[in-house]
Parts: sequence; structure tokens; C-alpha cells
Amino acid sequence: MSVPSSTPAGTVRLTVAQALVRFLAAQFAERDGVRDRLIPGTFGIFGHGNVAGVGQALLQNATDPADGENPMPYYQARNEQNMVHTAVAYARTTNRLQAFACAASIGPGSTNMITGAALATVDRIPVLLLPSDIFATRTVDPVLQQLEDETAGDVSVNDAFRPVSRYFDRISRPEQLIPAALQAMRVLTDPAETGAVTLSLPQDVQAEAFDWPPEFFRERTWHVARPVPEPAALKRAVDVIRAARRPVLIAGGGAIYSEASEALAAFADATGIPVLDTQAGKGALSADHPLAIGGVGSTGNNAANELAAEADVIIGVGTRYTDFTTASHTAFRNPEAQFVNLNVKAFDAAKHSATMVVADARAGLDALREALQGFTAPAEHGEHARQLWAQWEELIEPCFQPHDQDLPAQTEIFGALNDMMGDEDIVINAAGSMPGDLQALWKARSPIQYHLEYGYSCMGYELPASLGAKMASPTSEVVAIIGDGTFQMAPQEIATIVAERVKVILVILQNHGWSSIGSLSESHGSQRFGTKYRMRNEATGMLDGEKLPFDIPANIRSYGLEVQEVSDTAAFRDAYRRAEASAEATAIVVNTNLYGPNPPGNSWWDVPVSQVSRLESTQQASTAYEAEKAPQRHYL
Ligand SMILES: Cc1ncc(C[n+]2csc(CCOP(=O)(O)OP(=O)(O)O)c2C)c(N)n1
Ligand SMILES: [Mg+2]
Repeated sequence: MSVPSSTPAGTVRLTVAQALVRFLAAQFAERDGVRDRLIPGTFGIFGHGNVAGVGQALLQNATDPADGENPMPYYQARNEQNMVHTAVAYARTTNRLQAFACAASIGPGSTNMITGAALATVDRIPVLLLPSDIFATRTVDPVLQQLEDETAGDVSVNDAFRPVSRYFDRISRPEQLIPAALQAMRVLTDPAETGAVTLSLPQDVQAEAFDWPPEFFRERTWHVARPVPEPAALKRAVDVIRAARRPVLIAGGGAIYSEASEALAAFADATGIPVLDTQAGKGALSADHPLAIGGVGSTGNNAANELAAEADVIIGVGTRYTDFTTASHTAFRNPEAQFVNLNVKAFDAAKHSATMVVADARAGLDALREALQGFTAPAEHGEHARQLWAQWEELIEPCFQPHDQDLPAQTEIFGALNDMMGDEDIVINAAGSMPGDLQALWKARSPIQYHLEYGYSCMGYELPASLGAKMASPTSEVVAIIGDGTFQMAPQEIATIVAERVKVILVILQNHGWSSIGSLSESHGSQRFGTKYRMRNEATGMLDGEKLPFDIPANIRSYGLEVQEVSDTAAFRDAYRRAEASAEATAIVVNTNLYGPNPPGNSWWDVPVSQVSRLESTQQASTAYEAEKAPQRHYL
């Protein structure tokens, strides 16, 4: 083991990339006395922009680390977007206490990460991005893959990271790394600010040597805060809640990331307030709790939506109130409705003219419960909620039974999965018709189980995310539910799953098209145009010919993964048991019905319809749209 050369002044001479790797390996995060590596590893794809800089630094760390230098494990990905998704899933599974670094070459390697950056920032999940950048010296401009801006010499494609990053810096001189690296760690570990953090690394600067102060490399612990509510804010919130007759609480992702499940159950027990959830918050309160009423909003259930419509006080805990949660501002119909928002981020707490409580979800719920002592919602309100829930359970029972059609509805498969998966196992999904069905039907009995990426709803998240979730929680079975359209967006990371010997279960739902956008298209007057996978038909000139010969099982097999193909729910159950028993990753391809049926629902989502059209289907949809939009309002 060699020791890095020290100058007489006691500094450590390293390249910028070597210094960054050594610094990152020395960072820790702590919350509630639990301390772990903040950056436990680096995903990367090398090109000329980073092979000799960051690549060399990772090699040196792996094979010849300096004295006291912690390891920085390197994982090779296949596609840069995917590796960011893997990193996001890892961070989410650790409740945002750990974040991977993702290193990419310049140009396309870097811009491939922009979708992942946006996803992380939208979903408020920490990830450290290390795109490579054009030469800081500019001597050789334009370098391969450089965008030339004739009006501004300092613009590169990496400026596109700025709007999708919570922190951005370009390290044009070695010493800039010191403040930038420290700020980057602060943002990653700040629950209110976190998201994608981008340190853009010019190719030449990565390899440049500098004499670093040794203190830069000392172990540092970043304490993840649990801000407590301001007493005056707490009192204002308590006054509103005490006057409530029909209150509901909406649990969002913040309730899970702050590990507020126990506090939430205690709050519901003490106050008798029914708890609804968002896609990110499902499982914060176990589905078995008598006051757990499940998903609210556009893809929510009838019971939750009826309670939301009647509610006089809505307590939002760790929710961003996306359009799916508010049913595009039609969910809360009581003219007297008021909001109390408990959120670590003031930006979210302020939404809907709420009485704001800016605090950690767990600390805030505990404080609210104590301050509300003696208050309970009227008993008939809880009774009403339970009755609505019982009616809903009866209504959805047929979703899980065999339907009278050739291929199963996907709801049958979800029922079987929900039944067979353990409470601490993880189901992953992001886009297609599946999130809606899952939000309506899935019963999550732990905060880790339901992993829906529905902030960015990015097709292609699921498969690489399964790798990240499994790496973060090796004792969980991790099941990615992947539509056939989604599969075609990003199958590449199967190679990484195989190479790393990570045991996940991929469930691919083959319906030869887009059930989701297909039915949206139909209901909005666009006749399912362009939403099936079909050959170009010479007779019609349209994409309405034969089904494609594309063979998903063969495609998966070609990566070296075992595949089972099934076309009914009983066979799916058997296949899942085999997959569970296997020591290796496997895939199950399920042939399902493109036309559902999907779960019943009584809510709405605002997707505007063309106001003028020669098509009768569009004219009809436009009339229906205007009527459905009528209840939409601002919450002031
Ligand atoms: C990257 C990306 N592109 C486009 C969309 C818009 N979109 C949402 S669902 C969907 C189709 C999904 O098809 P599939 O995965 O087969 O699921 P299904 O609708 O059949 O359930 C599309 C194109 C998206 N969410 N993400
Ligand atoms: Mg499909």
C-alpha cells in the first residue's frame, strides 16, 4: 500500500478525481444514532471524458488506496439514465440516508443522465451526479462531443443539468472542489433541499494534480435533521384541527422517508382521523390499521375520495399535492375545506393556502398528537370511513377473480402478488396502466413494500430500480412490474443484474401496447391512435397490421436470465413461487389483456381535449371534458 506523496507543507498531492473519490469515501450520514456511509458506491460508464480521470481514481482506490482511504466500490452500468434510476431506488430504499454517485463521460454520456436527474429532483431523492465536461483550458476546442455556442464560451451541454439539479457546480479549477464538495454533501443530506446534486468535471481538471489540505479527507458525519415545529405554528394548526368535524389526513412520501409510521399510527389512534395515502406515501400506515383508507385522488379508491370530497380539514403530511392526489383540484369539494400542511419543505407546506407547519413528519406528528390531547374526531366520522371502506372492498373483489376472457386482467396478477409477497418485500413500478391499478388495489403493510415512482412516472425506471432496491435491502424479495412498452425503453440493465448476481424478480406484463395511454386516448377522443404495437399496414398506411414478432422472453433469455411465460393467474402463482425459490434473478412474462378491465373509480384527471375537431369522437370527448372540469377550483 503506497502513501500519497506529501509536500513539505503537509499537503496531499492528488488529482482532482483522486481527491473527490477519497473525499466521498470519507462521508457519513447519521439520523437517530444510526450512521452509515453517505456515498456507499459509484455507478459509472467511462469514455474519453472520464476514463483517465475519475476512472483512474476509482481503479487506484480499488487496487492501491492511500493509508486510511475508505473503499469506493465501482459498479458498471449499461446506460447512464438507468444508472441514475438504480441510484435513486437505492437512496429511496434507505429513506434518503444514502446516495450513490454516478459518473459519466462528456456529451451524450452526461446528457443521458438528465432524465434521471429530473426524476431525482422531482421525487426529492438524493443522488450525486458526476458528468464530465469540456476542457477548462479550451486549448483543444471543440473536443469530441462538445456543443459549441458561438455566443458564450462557457456553455456546455452540462448546463442542462442546472434546472433539474438542487445544486450545481462546475469544477473549473482544482481548489473549487473543496467548497463545492462540501455544499454537495449538505444538499444531499438536507431533507428539504435534497434531489440531484451535480458536480460537472471538465476532462482536463479531473486529471490535474493539486496539493490538498489533509483535513479535506477526514471522516465527516452529516446529521440528517428532524426539524421540530415552531410552537406558534403548532398552535395555529391545533386550533384548525380541533374545530374539524370531518377531518382526513393524507400521508405522502415524506411520512415514509422520515420513518413516521409509528407516529402516524399513534396520531390516528389518538385522534380517530382517517388516513388516506398518495403513491409515495402508501404503506406509511399499514393497510391493516382500521383507519387506513388507502389511495386518494385520480387513481384513488371511492372510499378515500368520498372522505376527501366531504372533508372540512385536510392534514397533508409530507405530500406535494400533485394533480393525481388532488384529482386535478376536484378531490376536495367541501366549500369550507381548509388545509393544514406538515412538511419539512416550506414550499410544500404553503400549498392550498394551508396553515403551515414546517417540520419533519415524525417530529411534527408527535408534536401535533401531544398538542391535540383530548381531541377526537366525531365517532360517527370514523364509523362512516370504515363503512365506505367495507363497501369499497366488496366492490373490488371481482378484480382479483378470473374474468371471462382469454387472457387475465392485470388486476388478477396484482391480487396474487399482493397475497404472496412478504410485508418487507418490495414491489416497484412507475408508469403505464399499472400505477393506477396498484394505487387503487394494493395493500401495503410496511413502509418499504410499495415503491412507486410516480413523481416523474418514468417508463424505464422499474428494471434498473429493482437492482438499486435489492442492493439497499438484500433480505427483501424485489419485484419490478414492467409493462411491455416500458420494457422496450430500458431492458439493458438486465446485463448489470446478471453481472452483479443480484437476485430480483422481473414481472413483465405483455399486452402488445399501451393499455394506459390507449384508454386515455379512447376516452379523450383520439381513438387509441399510435398506442398499440403493430406492423405498418400497407392497406391502411397505419400502424394497425399484425402484432410484432418481437419476442420478450427470447430477448430476456439472451441476457442469460431464466424466463417463465404464463397466461393465467394460477400459472403465475406457480411461476412466482419458483422465482422466489431461485437463488438467481428470474423473469416472468405474463400475457395480459390490453383492455383490462381496470378497477372501478369515481375520480378524474385533467387532460385537455381538443376544443375544435372534425372528428366526432373528439367533439364528444370535448363536451364531456367541459362538464368534468366544472368542479375544478383553487383552494384559497
Ligand atoms: C419515458 C416516458 N415516455 C413516455 C411516457 C408516457 N407514457 C405513460 S404510460 C405509457 C405507455 C406504457 O406502456 P406499457 O409499459 O406497455 O404499460 P401499459 O400502458 O400497457 O400498462 C407512455 C408512453 C412516460 N411516462 N415515460
Ligand atoms: Mg403494455
